[in-house]
Amino acid sequence: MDRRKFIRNSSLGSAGLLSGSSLLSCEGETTKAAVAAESGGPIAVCTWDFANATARAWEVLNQNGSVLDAVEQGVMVEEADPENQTVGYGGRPDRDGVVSLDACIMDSEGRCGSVMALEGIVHPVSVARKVMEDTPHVILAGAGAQQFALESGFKLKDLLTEKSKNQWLEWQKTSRYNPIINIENHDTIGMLARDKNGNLAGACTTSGMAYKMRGRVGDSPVIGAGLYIDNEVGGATATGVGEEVVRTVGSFLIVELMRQGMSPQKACEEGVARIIAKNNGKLDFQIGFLALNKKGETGAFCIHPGFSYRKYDTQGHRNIPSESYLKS
Ligand code: SD4
Repeated sequence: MDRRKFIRNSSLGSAGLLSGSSLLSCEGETTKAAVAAESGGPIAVCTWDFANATARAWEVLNQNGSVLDAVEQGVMVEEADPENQTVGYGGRPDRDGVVSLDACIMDSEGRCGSVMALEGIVHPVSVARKVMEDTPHVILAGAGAQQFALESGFKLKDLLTEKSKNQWLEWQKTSRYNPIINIENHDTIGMLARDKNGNLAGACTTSGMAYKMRGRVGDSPVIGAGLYIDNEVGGATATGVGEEVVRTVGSFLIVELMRQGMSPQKACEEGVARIIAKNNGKLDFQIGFLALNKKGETGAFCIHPGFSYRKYDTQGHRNIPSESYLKS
């Protein structure tokens, strides 16, 4: 399949191509999760609409690259893109004007690596992979993560682009401390993939919440929160307000729900429901989950401020966060 055809075919609803939902759905809008799949064959799926990232993963899978290479190289596309202001180079800085990155990666053997609050390195996901492969540890943070990256041959780069710098300066003029998740552009990338043998891997990478406190780490590099892979069951990844995902250990929860027999779609909806319940139904944040099971079925669900789960329910679109659940 050539690249153009793949991109066309990766759009939603292509007959026979996808074996599951590929939507991150929000009330009043549907946002594509970029997907590359062939029935029964390899599949790569990521949060939001990063078709170039899944295209890269797809290329790797079809050139007999490993599923781990596929997710790493897939998300690297977004890390290198200065226009994506929530990942890698060009990411929005913290409130002190410093771009600090979080990323993790997990393979089909259950091995994992993570970097937190890493500065000055364009590809944190690759540093996370090195942590996994070249150290006895799972997580390196801050200055230590950067030192390890430099010792491993990564080069320092100023990640603050003029565009992100100017927006930060503008924010400083008016704002009290009020970090934001980029709701309009949905930029954090979590990717899940399965190779033709059914082996799974995942990666997640972000610059986190814009204008966050210095040192703040979200869910994205936290194994089990922003990403989880269990090769017997499936994988899940998250986007949105990391604090909410961390306190539900969201991606691990979704994989465990799939283990108990839920479809990826149902599991994502249930994961969101747990978060809504923990907030007593108050919905002033964005959360999205994406899941892939061992069979290659996908599911995704998100909410955002203004989302009305009651209206959504009565319209019969999806049977999620119900009042009865919230009361129980
Ligand atoms: C975080 N979950 O750091 C990330 C942010 C995100 O779209 O997903 N933004 O909390």
